[in-house]
Amino acid sequence: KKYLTIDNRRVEIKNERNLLEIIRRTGIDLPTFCYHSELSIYGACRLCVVEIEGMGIVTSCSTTPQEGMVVSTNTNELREMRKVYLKLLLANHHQTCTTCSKSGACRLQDLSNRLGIREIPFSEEYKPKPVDSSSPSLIRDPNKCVLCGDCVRACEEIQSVGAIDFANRGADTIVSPAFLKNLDAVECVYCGMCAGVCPTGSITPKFETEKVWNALNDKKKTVAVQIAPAIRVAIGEMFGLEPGEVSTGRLVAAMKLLGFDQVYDTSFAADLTVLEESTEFIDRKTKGEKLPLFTSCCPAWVKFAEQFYPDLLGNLSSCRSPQQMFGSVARKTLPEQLNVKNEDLYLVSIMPCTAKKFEAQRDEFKTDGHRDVDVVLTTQELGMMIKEAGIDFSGLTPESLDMPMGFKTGAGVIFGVTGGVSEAVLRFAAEKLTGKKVAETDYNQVRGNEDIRETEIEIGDIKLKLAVVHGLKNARKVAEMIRAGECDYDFVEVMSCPGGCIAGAGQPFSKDYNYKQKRQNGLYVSDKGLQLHKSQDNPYLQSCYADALGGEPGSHTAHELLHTKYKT
Ligand code: HC0
Ligand code: SF4
Repeated sequence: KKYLTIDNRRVEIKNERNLLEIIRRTGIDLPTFCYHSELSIYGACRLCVVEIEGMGIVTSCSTTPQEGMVVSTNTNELREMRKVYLKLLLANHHQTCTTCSKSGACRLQDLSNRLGIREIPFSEEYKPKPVDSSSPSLIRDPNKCVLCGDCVRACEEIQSVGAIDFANRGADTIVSPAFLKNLDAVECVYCGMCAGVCPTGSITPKFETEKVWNALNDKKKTVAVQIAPAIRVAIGEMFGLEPGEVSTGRLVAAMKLLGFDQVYDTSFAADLTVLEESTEFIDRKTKGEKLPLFTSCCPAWVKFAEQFYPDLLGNLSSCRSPQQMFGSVARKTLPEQLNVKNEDLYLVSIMPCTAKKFEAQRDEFKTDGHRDVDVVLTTQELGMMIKEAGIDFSGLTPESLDMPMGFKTGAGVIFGVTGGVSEAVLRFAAEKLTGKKVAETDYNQVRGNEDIRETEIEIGDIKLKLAVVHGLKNARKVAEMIRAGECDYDFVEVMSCPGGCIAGAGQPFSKDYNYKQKRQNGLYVSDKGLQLHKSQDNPYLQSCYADALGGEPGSHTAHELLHTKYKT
């Protein structure tokens, strides 16, 4: 065992990559802007400076821990240095904290407070730069940028997109899309990974809550909402609950108080997706055509494939995502069920994802020029509506979702975690291919957090080779394998966000270093708590097929309503 000393305490060196991680493990939350355990080390913000005997002052994020080191984290010199760094950043920052959408979750604001900054002596005439609101999903405000480069590295290292980068030099340095274009004019896939890591309000999800308030206040409108699987295990965090605590019932209660008429579950449509996508998969596998089949429910992945791998679009499932399947089924069935005209039915989605905003406005998902899903709010936006209304979320008595589209099986719920779609498809395929009921529903092989999880599963006399991929950089690796003729997978699940939708950019910001794991567990717990676990057992789906979807999965009507085509 090896030890070092931090602020007079003897601490064991475990497997930490750097000194910063050990310091944080001992319970000292050293400030940083540019450090993320998932990204490469940049060492630019210099807030994590420490003093090491015999070495002097160093950035702890870029220092390897060594036996016998004697480290101080809070000498007066270090405290003063951090304040100077912060003040310099603040002097170049738009001072609009009270109206910033990141207020309360901004690290610059938080650290200014923590470090006791009470004035910004360098403040000079500040010339605001234009704000870029061209993207359907995100707002980019260069006036709030601290040049930590987190967004640049997330876009490149996690997604391999490279839509944004540093531009200019010296005091004129900014972060911008290539050639100072707007975000909608470059290859951005709207995944929001940049917004997820941005410590300030410089890249944030686009807020559209006013549209929903207006619909809720419009007496003519019937407002129906679908909630994505990942929302239930995260929204509570905005109201003091633990990450992963399942709060579906309280969510329904809060939304009814806000004035939503019907509250449904995207997981119902995820069950529907399982039936359609598995049918498509089994058909392709039987014919040996267009394999592997890629899932198509993640809109950032779909845009990525359209832009970078148009030659592989034939491999994407033609299924619409659950959000959009919900949209088309709701438009087809709800007017009669709720006795409302289609133009008076306002459909809202609550999604953990910024790219879902983009998906819902795609032409493919409009009927006669009107969007099936009128507006998509992120978890954060819904949480802010609940706060604005003054609702005591954690104290609410749980209420039930509306039927039939509020009914789902556990398979539709685990969609929100990486591996979940594959597991749901396996739960279907195991019975379909053998013609027998299968009692065991857990497929631990596809669970976990490795970048690319490969697994081979035998069902009857058929062998299936699956890969579960999260992070578009990893999707790119699989796509390149196919191009090189080196891929023998049958089925590939792709989610852009590492961890799956539970870690989407629209989710609340978490200070819990283990939040992903906790939210993932929450969805598995939710699955276990439901009566049914296989999409094919959802009784409402069977009646939905009989009444509105042409009788069975893969029917002509099902194709019209539930499938799509891709842009090359
Ligand atoms: Fe997901 Fe979905 S699981 S993409 O992560 O497939 O956003 O939660 O709603 O559509 O169901 C997001 C989450 C969804 C969709 C579902 C899928
Ligand atoms: Fe890059 Fe995604 Fe941000 Fe676009 S949304 S700039 S693709 S990280």
